[in-house]
Amino acid sequence: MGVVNVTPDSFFDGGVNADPATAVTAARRMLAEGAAIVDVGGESTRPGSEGVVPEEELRRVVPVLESLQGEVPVSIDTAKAAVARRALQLGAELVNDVTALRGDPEMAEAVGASDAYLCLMHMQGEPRTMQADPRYDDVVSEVAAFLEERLTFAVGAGIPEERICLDPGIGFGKTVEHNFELVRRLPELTALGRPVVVGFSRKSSLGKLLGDPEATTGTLAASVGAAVAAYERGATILRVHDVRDHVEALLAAQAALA
Ligand code: HH2
Repeated sequence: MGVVNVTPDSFFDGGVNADPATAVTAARRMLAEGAAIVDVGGESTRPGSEGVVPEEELRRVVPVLESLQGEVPVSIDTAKAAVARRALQLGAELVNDVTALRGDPEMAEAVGASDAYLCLMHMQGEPRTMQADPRYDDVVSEVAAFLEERLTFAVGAGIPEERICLDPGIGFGKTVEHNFELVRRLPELTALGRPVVVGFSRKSSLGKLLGDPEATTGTLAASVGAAVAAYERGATILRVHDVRDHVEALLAAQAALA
């Protein structure tokens, strides 16, 4: 899954793809490089972010979705039902909701009324404050219990289970150690019976691991290392900013591990 943030302030590609034409070019390039789907987002959820109103999110993503329609398989990264509905009209195949249907009471209905796939992600707290002091007794069992509960909720709301994937939410209310423990013990999440998405790409835990306590991003090499490890532990979808490098690394890992 390639990432295209049509935002001024995303933690890694903020501003780079804020212009719709640039975002469309980036999405096409990611498809050519081997992405199966491109995740288009119009709101940053980086630590400390405040969020944007639906009108602004729509203004950012709609021109991009219109251009990609019928050409590039698209996922819409949104927690807002109005944005999801419009994206689904414009051909989006997956709704990637970082709030796991907790952000907008109409989101479950919006997804259920379509035949779209849904990604349910774990987050402790909210983006504005989530990195203040994240705490768990056992991060993996708590994330697994949360995802199982959200899966049950989504199915109860009419979204077929076979259309749902789960995501531990790397960096969303988690310390460096929590993030790596989630990948190390990923089989406890795949045991829930649904495909697991991992988005470690460029996240600050990678920069912190390499010795910079103030890092806000991570290197490409560290991102690829984390993605290959997640793949080896059972991740099905890797959400990444650098598609070509990840596709090459994952093809080699697949050949070696198959
Ligand atoms: N991470 C981000 C955004 N959406 N969705 C899923 N399912 N999993 C993730 O790990 C995930 C996500 C944050 O990364 P990015 O979109 O690059 O940054 P920003 O939120 O600053 O736009």
